[in-house]
Amino acid sequence: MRKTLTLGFVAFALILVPAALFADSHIVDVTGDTSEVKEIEVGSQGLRFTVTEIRVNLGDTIRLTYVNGGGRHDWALAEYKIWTEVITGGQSDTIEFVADRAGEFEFYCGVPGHRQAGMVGRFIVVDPDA
Ligand SMILES: [Cu+2]
Repeated sequence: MRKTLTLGFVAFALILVPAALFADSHIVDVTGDTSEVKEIEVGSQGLRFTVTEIRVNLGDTIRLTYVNGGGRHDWALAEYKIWTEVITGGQSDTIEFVADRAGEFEFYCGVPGHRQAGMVGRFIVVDPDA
């Protein structure tokens, strides 16, 4: 009986843990947004960003705010040579830039070790005329 319960618990954990991880996956798509400046907010919990994919159009002006949910982090996009300040829990920092390169890039936290630990997401710049 005890063995059955243990196996049941393991099976339960194997199903629930990945579900919980995927529940944090979140896409922000502003390709249909007609505002002059596209406002995007990205949070974080531990070593994960709350937004894992951002989709914008080529030429969009982006105002991105990173809201730190705890720890010491930044939000960086190397291909665009942009990053927020390194901030601590409860703080936020906003950067504004023009998405002038089409393609798929990885954004990440630039604090040593965090990118490798999975504090990353995809920044996708779609060329509507392509
Ligand atoms: Cu970090």
